[in-house]
Amino acid sequence: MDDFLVRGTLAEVDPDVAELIRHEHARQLDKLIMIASESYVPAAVREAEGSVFQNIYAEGYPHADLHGLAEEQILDYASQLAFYRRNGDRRYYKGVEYCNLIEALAQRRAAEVFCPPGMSPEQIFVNVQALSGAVANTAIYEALVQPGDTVMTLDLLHGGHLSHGSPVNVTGHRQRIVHYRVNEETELLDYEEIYELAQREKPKMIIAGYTSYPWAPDFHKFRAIADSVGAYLLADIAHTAGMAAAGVYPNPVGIAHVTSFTTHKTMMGPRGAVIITTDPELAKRIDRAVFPGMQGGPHMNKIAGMAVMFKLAKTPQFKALQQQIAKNAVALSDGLKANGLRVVHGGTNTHMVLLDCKSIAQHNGVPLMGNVASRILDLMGIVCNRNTIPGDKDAGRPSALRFGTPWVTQRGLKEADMREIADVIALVLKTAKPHTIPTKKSVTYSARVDFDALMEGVARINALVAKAGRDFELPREGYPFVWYATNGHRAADRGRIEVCGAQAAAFLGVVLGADVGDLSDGAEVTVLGRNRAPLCAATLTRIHDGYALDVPADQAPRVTQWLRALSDGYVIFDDANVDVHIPGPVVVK
Ligand code: DSN
Repeated sequence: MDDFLVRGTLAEVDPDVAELIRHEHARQLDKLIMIASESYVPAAVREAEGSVFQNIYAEGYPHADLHGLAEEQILDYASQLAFYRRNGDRRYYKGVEYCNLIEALAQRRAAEVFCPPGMSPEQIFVNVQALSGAVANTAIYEALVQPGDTVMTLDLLHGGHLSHGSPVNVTGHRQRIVHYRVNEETELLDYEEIYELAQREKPKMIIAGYTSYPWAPDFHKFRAIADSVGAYLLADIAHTAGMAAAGVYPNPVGIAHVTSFTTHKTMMGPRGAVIITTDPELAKRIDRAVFPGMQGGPHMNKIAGMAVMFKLAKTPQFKALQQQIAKNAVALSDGLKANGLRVVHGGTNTHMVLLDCKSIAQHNGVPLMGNVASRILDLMGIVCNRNTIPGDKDAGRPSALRFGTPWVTQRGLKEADMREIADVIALVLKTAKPHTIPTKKSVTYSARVDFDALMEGVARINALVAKAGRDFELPREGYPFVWYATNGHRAADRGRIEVCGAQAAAFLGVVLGADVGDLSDGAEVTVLGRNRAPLCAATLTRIHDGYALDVPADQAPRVTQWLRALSDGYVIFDDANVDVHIPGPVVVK
């Protein structure tokens, strides 16, 4: 039959996209991902997300009669379909009989996971349609407060979120935002200060829950403060929902008026968000604010993924994982402290650790800053993000790093491994010599580190990566998994290193200390090391897109790494002139 259905696997239909996905997958498995807001979503969840539920429009909500049903009742197809045929449903589109069941299943499982002692899942109202945490929070503002009302949230620079009323976010535009801050000395939430601020400012809503504050808030204290001024309490547990589900972090459901969370962080599910309340009237307002207030059709494939995620969240393995995530974060924090580094807010009882980079290294009065530190760790194989901390004045110039332990814990790493990660971070960042680079308007902060320390860091992180679990093996050939990897050098008399790209001649001009334009093929040259000391003898040959350096085979791996590191720009070439410009980038093969 002639049709226009596109059959075939991704590799057959679009090998380029398939290849790009393999590269991304390799990156995720060949580095240690320590982004606190990320996790490795199980294949079963991704399978549900890639399912034919993707094809469906289902504006509206499941029939109200599905609320409060147990799983077996929701999945009693004969009864549910008979009900649907006779009564229809609340949605605008037909063809949603299975959408209703998958959404009701996700809601029921969420209600069971977050049901506090003394309540039953029927008393929990769950919206699973918000497409992201920011959308969920914006809908909650719509449902709970009026334009011009005061909303009280933690300052973004101290650990709050964009959707907690940042001036650059829509949530900062319609309400009057008042920020509480951490105590200057302890760097901890100070409930007396928060109480006093609430008395003065009379907020209509208070938000507790954070993106870069590593301690669990006391939701009971927050509720008491909210009650004292007649405010709603919103618990935003976007980061910590998985830990709350597992009892490793306080569950605010039943304490806060409304709880929101994203489903792709410690929950390890699809990218999306959930809003929970125990108040049926608020539930109606929230549902209306999400749809039709903020969105049209829900992403039913993600809701299918959420149903799987909530099933996993009920397992003992999930609980054990969340417990280990918390233990690993404490071990990382203790390890950094043991190396003399300053852990911001004094430690952690969540999945997250903040490291003050300013305290690690200074050079000529220039401090190490978060952005360059995160770039250096990425080169080494640890992926994290720059982050503001108390004392920072500008969200664009953060002085800290934020680490999270969900992903590395999923891959089986434990406390001793966290100590090793802390030791390697300290080893490398302590060698940093920060410097500034002038820009049109001011300067950017950069830094260079010791090459040998960086390579030792690369080797030690590679060892942890080799130990860490992978969900499947990827073909190794052709993937530049580790940027400084030099495998492929076989025993030979000479090792050939190719330096290619538009900047190759200028790069070699500095690295060889000679103008390559003046050299003929076969010229004897010297690759310069730190402080321009001779590192290795080589012969130079022009090739079609650059130059080849033939060096003794046993020295080729190290020279390759050195040239790559110089091209990347974060290793010290000249101690007397740390910020010496080395042209690049070049491709070193
Ligand atoms: N951007 C997320 C985070 O990294 O914390 C929050 O939305």
